This record gives sequence, structure tokens and C-alpha cells, in this order.
Amino acid sequence: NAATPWWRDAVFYQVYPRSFADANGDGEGDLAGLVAHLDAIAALGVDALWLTPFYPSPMVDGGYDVADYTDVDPRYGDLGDVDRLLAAAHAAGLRVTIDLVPNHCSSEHAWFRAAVAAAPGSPERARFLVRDGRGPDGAEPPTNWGSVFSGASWTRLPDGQWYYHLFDPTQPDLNWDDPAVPEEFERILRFWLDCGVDGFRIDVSDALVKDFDAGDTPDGSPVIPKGADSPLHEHYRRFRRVMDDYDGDRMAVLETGAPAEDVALLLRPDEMHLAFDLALTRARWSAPALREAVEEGLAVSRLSGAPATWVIENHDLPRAVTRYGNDVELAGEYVPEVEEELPEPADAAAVLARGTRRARAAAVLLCALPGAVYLYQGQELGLPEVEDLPDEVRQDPVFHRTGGAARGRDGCRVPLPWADAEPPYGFGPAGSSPWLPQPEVFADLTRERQEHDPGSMLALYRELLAVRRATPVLRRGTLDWLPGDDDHVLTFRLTLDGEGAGEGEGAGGSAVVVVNTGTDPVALPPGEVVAASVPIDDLLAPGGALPGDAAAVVL
Ligand code: TEU
Repeated sequence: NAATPWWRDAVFYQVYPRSFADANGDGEGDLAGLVAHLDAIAALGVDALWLTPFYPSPMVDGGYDVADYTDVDPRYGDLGDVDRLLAAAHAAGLRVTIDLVPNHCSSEHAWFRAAVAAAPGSPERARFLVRDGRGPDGAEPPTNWGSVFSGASWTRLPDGQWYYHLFDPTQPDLNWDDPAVPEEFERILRFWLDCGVDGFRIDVSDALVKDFDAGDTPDGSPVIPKGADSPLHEHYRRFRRVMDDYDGDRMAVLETGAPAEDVALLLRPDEMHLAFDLALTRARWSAPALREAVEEGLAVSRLSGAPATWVIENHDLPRAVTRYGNDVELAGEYVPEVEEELPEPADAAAVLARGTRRARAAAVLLCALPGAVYLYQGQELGLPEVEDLPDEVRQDPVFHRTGGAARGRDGCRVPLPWADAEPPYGFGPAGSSPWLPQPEVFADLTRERQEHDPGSMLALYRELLAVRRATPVLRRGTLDWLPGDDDHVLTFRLTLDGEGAGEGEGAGGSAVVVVNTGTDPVALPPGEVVAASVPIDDLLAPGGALPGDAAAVVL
């Protein structure tokens, strides 16, 4: 209804600023480039943006190593550009959310420099997780815990103490038990809320508190309390009080890999608003895997009352076209085994064609799931993962810290193709060279080309988002699975009573969504096909049925 907060069924568009659009021709995207292309995002039919970090950073981890939380890295512009972005986005009807990275900062952050220079036991060190080592001379790290980016999670300071980093050694974890840390994050939140941002995506949101007393673990995984008693909740209640001080429904979405029960504990009226269901990013193209992933998102929603939050692509994962084309199931972490290859592939063209077909069907599924939806820049263009980047250009610490054993995440971060038949494909001015080389296949996938092709991925996303907008049951319905060939077909009904439909939006009604991951065509239920991954006319023909690797929405 009219009082429903905007974020409950919003579609967010994730911008990776370094790779979105380069206005000044230095090869890296910038905020001015984003402002210049806002109309393209608005035309897609999304409600909001999420910008990954654009703060001053040595860029060891793509900006998730923040050196100053309340400024802009010169490569992206300055605070004036943020003001211009907020004004232009709001004028275009787009909300703007930004990334908050509370678990760790950069080793270049003033606080960490001060901590290194200060003595053991000093207040400067207390802001980080610094401990004495074990064994003779304290030469053994305090625990055997490993880092997400592989290797140890403890690094020694010159005076012999150790500091903890869940990720890269250049990303020291902050000590949330030190009151200075929550205090500083309240300042940071207020700074951006005062600027007019509409919300936050909170990085590694569940890991702020560690239990080092737990000591060594059999597999070296860290002990991170997330349950009801965890001090985590105090921190998010404070975040929420700060956000509720501001008008206009400011919101936060949690990036978390925690179990559903723990995630639900964080999604409360006095804590945070949404949490990504990342299960869908890991599921391969099979009805049972997709059903299980959707179930996981629904479970969090059922436990918490918060809407589910759906994602199939982001800046940490191989692109969906490539995952589905190769039948790859992703592991939960980037390393040691980033992914398990399942049988098949064929030649590259066949993989691309199959992956595109499936990614189109996944788009239909995604846009017909009730709750909030996140899209990652380039997903709407059907960009494949760029798998053949030369080693020398790869930047991801995951690649470097595993000695190349894991390919890392650069392949989904290649600068976007906007127009033209050759690099930089309109990403920057003619003659500029993007920070990662763009593959030839981008020539066929530019936004300009797709704008004029009704069969393109871009046209499909525009259509899907228009249908979603016009059809409240897709955004707010209750989902019930329908029986069928469960191994190959995903079928569910969405229902919404008139009240939930919202003012001026007509009666609630119902819809049936069918996703065929198999090879045999399946009959569609009677009704009006309002969206499909294949031409709707084909489905309406006599004897028309939904082919394999396709999906449709029937009202
Ligand atoms: O990724 C978070 C991430 O790696 C989690 O899935 C993590 O494995 C888990 O929460 C550990 O408990 C984010 C960013 O999206 C990524 O780009 C960054 O590299 C990373 O945080 C570090 O900031």
C-alpha cells in the first residue's frame, strides 16, 4: 500500500564505478561518467543505484580497502561530483545507495598508520585486532585462522605483535569492541546521510565481531559469533537509530553469507532492512538447485518478515552467461577451489549461446521474484565473463595470493561496452585505453546495438522491469511451488490480495512463473503470457509450449 517503504520491492542497479564510464579518458571510470550516463540506467526501469566503493584507496582490493571513508578517490572525482550525482539521480527518480565497509580499512588509513607507529597497548592499536603471538618470541600467530583471500589471517608488525585481517594483509580488521570504532562509523553514516544518500550496502556485515578465545579450529576457519547474543546486534541497532534520524526511508542491505537463522536476527525493525540471498549466485542451471536457492531467500524472509533480496550477478562472481553456459556451480568462497567444473562445455560460441539463453530465462525468474532485486552493471547486456585476461593485467588479490590458482574476479569487472565497433567501445573517449582490456565479443554487445534490437538482453530486461513495475503480484506476492517435473522445471504461483497491491494499482491477482531448465518443451498453464525469455508469439502459436532453457510469466 501507499505506506510501503520503497526498498521492499525495489530493483537496484549495482555500479562498479571503475568500469562503468570514463569521462576524463584516463582509462578508469569516474563519477562524471556515471552522471553522463544516468539516463541509460533510468531508461532500464530500475529504482535505485548501489555504488561499490569510490573512496580514497590504494585499490589493492578494488576499493574495498578504504583509506578515507568520507572522501572520493581522485580517480573518481571529488565530493562535488557526489553532489552532482545525487542531484541528477534524484531528478531522474533514482535513489542512490553506497557501500559501507566496516569490517576492515586499508593499511593506508590514518588509523592504521598510527597503530603501526604506536606502542603495544596504546589506544591507537586498540582500534585494530592486535595480539601477541604464541610460542617462543611470539613467533607463532595467535590462531591458525586463514584469510578469505588464502594464506594466514595474521600478519606481524615490526615490533612482533600480530594484527588480524579476514581478507588481504593490506585490509586490517577494525576492533568493534573499541568504542572509538562504532563512534567513527556513526560519524561516517551521518556524513553520507547528510549528503543525501538513500542507503547503504554493508560489506561483510556479519563478521565484525570475532572470538579469538575460541583458539585454533580444525580447518582454520575463523570463529565469528552471529547469534542473538552477539554484540553485532548492538552495532546494527546503533546504525538503525542513526538512519531513522533522517527522513525519507533510508535503508541498508547486508552482504552476508551467514545461515538463514542468523541473517534473520539482523533483519528487525530496530536493525537492518534487507540481506542478499547469495544462494542464487551459486546455483547452477538446474531446477532443483534454483529451487533450493529461492527457498533459502524465502526462509530468511519468513523468519524475519523482511522481503527477500535476489541477486544472480555481482562484482565478485563469474558472469551468469558464463556460469550457466559452462554448467558451473560456484563454491561459497573465492579460494581455494573457486569453482567446480561440471561435465561438458563445447566451443566458446556454443557456450555463449547456451549461457545467453539460460541467462535470459534467469532474468525472467529474477524479475518475477517477490522482494528486492539487485542487478549488476553489464548483466542487462548479457556480458560474458572475460576469461582470457592476460596475467599481467589481473589485479584481484585472489589471483595474486593464490599464485594464479584461482583466476580471481577481474573477468566480471571489465569496462562496459557502450557503443562503436572497437575498443574502448564508448567506455571512454576514442583512443583511451580501459584499465582492463575489452574482448572482441563486446562489439556485438554494446548498449547502442542492443537498444535497436528487440531480441537483445537489454530489450528483455527493459520489458521485464516494465512488467514487474505494472504487476504488483510479481513484486509483493506470496510464493507457492506448483508440482510438476521437479528435476527439470521450476513452477510457482504468486498470489496477492487486493490490499497488498497498493493504491491505484488494481486488484492483487495471481501469476504463474515457469522456468524450464531441461530439454523437453513443457506446456504452459492457461492465461496471458506477459513476459518470456523467448519470443512470446512462439508460445502463443497452436501447440506452443515453453522450450528448454526458457522461462515465462503467465497471468
Ligand atoms: O565480499 C565479501 C565476501 O568475500 C564474503 O562473501 C565473505 O566470504 C564472507 O562474508 C566472510 O565471512 C566483499 C566484497 O564484495 C568483495 O569485493 C571484497 O573483496 C570483500 O568483501 C572484502 O572487502
